[in-house]
Amino acid sequence: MGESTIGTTPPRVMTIAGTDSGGGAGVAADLRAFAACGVHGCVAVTAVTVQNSVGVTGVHTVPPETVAAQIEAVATDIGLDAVKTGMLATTEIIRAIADACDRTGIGGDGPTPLVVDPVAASMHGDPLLADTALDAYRTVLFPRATVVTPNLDEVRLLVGVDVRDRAGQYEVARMLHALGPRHVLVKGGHLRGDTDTCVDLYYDGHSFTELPGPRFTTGNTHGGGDSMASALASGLARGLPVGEAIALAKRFVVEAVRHSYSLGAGHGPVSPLWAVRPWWRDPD
Ligand code: PXL
Repeated sequence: MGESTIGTTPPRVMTIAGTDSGGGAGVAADLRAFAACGVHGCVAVTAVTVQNSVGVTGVHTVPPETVAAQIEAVATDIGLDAVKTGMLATTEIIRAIADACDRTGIGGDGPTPLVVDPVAASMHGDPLLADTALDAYRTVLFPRATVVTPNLDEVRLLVGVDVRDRAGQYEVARMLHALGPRHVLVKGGHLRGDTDTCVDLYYDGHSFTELPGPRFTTGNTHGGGDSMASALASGLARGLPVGEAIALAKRFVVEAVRHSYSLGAGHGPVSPLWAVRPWWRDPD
């Protein structure tokens, strides 16, 4: 007789995002974060990017109906406890995702929380979103989002404000909330005035919470935003209140940046490998 298995089904989380052949960002970062956060990761691929540590040289988008079909195939069989979005590429893909989410209870008033990380460009400034698709974020996806997690470059594109200080962070949090998401996290990583700290700002429509963390001197932050949004979705999938899931995600990304490493000639990735027990060193 064979041995019995002892697995317990963990929370199920889906990333709707693009691939990065260098393994630093996008789907690869999301799945690593999911594993480190103890959840089962599912995937709806929106685009394939040709990419390494120095930049993106090609983008091949997936047909919108195939993106929607991936979401529906998983939601109707495996089930989903939370969903996060990353690179969505085009208006047509965003619309197809919104329709699939409506059909499967993801985001809006549905049972499955939706984290929208409005990815617009790579660290090198390579576009990952059509300019014309910003409006679809504002009018189609944000109203359905449980939480949105823009960085300050994305904020500038979405609401047209160049944030230079903490007061500006508060101002845009209110502006983003007015677009419809239930909760807003304005990440402060690109705020140059903060030299030793990185303060993210959480707004739930009533009160603000500042989340301070250390600022690391490194260019190896590829995939940092993706990893944080994935950790946040993982916390929501466990049933944590949004504020607690955000605090946990902040802890996660601080450690992931602390343990980031160099790769290739350009920007290396943040790393959740610090959370992996080195079982291969254990005796059999
Ligand atoms: O980190 C944002 C991001 C998301 N998704 C893909 C990316 C990047 C950044 O390069 O390539 C596929």
